[in-house]
Amino acid sequence: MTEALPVTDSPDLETTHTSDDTFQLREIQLAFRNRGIPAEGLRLPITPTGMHYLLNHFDIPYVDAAAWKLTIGGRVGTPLSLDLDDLRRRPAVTFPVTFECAGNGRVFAKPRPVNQPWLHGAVSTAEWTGTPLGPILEEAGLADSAREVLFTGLDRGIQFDVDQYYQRSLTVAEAMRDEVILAYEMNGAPLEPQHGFPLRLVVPGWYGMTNVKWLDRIEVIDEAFDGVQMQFYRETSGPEDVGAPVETMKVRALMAPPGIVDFPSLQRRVEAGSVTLVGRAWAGRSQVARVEVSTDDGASWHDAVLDDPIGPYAWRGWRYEWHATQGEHMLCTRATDSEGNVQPPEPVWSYYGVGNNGMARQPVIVV
Ligand SMILES: Nc1nc2c(c(=O)[nH]1)N[C@H]1C(S)=C(S)[C@@H](COP(=O)(O)O)O[C@H]1N2
Ligand SMILES: [Mo]
Repeated sequence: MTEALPVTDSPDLETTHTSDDTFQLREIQLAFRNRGIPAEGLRLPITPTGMHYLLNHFDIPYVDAAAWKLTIGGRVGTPLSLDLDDLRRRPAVTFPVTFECAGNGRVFAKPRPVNQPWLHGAVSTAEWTGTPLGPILEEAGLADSAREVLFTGLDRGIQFDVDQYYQRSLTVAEAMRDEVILAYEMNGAPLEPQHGFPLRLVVPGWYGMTNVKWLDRIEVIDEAFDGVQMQFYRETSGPEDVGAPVETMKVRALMAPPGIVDFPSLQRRVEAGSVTLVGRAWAGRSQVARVEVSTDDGASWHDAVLDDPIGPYAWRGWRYEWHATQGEHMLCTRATDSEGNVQPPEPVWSYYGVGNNGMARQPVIVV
């Protein structure tokens, strides 16, 4: 038994939203459990596993790999049961995939939900190794009534008052796409416990919640699944509103902060002269078409130069040469995708704080 930490602020669980920039103890507890990437990590094309952001709703389950099996059942001709060796014997692919939590940027849209208090750190890119899901579903044989594929994790907890195992579904068409894999390695090593050991789903282009960890079973179903994790990941105006689901990641750019930081005020100092601003941008299943930089809080914009892509489902590096002059500057970036969608200047509000791709701002003092 662990003792609950004393809750010094209001323990009223009904307080779901606040415009206060004072954070509650339970938000800080969540922030320690679910870390973000340090912004300087945006300098690296591939995020080291220990720097990769983390988001777990419930406790990390203990999994005995020797006893573990994945079952594939439901509306299939031949139910399957596969252990880790069976999965490793199948054709393997490795490629970089950018994950972003749908809640990234949550605290900037007010009133903010009292939930995982993401700033902009809920994004990272790892090299994932696994076996394509489509051929496994084909082997099992989808029934004519097959409509969705339901993925269930081994982690159990309570959300929306429902005692549940973490569950998300995909339509059959989405689940059968070539790039959807069952991953057993991250950055060339077996998955670490917090990232879903021994096996997780990886659905490139979609927001992070789709990548179900600690996979226990896959069921083909003949209806649309409407569990808690489907209801939460929607842009809605309130609990009664159905809204629209968040699915593929919206276009976004972030900057690795230039200069040096003052600890613990977090003010940044940059030396006057030529400064190379760098960062990364991504756009779900679309391409990043353009990244712009402003050094005057959006009054004027300049095109950044894009690096070569590192893969179709990974973020893209960008750089911009800034001639920094003395004084205070507000640095901003905004990206445009191949569909012509541009990041909005202001945060995008939704009740659960998901799908906010509003522009990030970084103040610096040039000395
Ligand atoms: N089983 C399970 N899978 C899960 C989650 C979870 O809580 N349980 N969190 C999801 C969410 S919201 C995100 S953003 C990603 C985060 O993956 P990472 O922690 O490996 O970066 O995992 C997803 N998969
Ligand atoms: Mo997430």
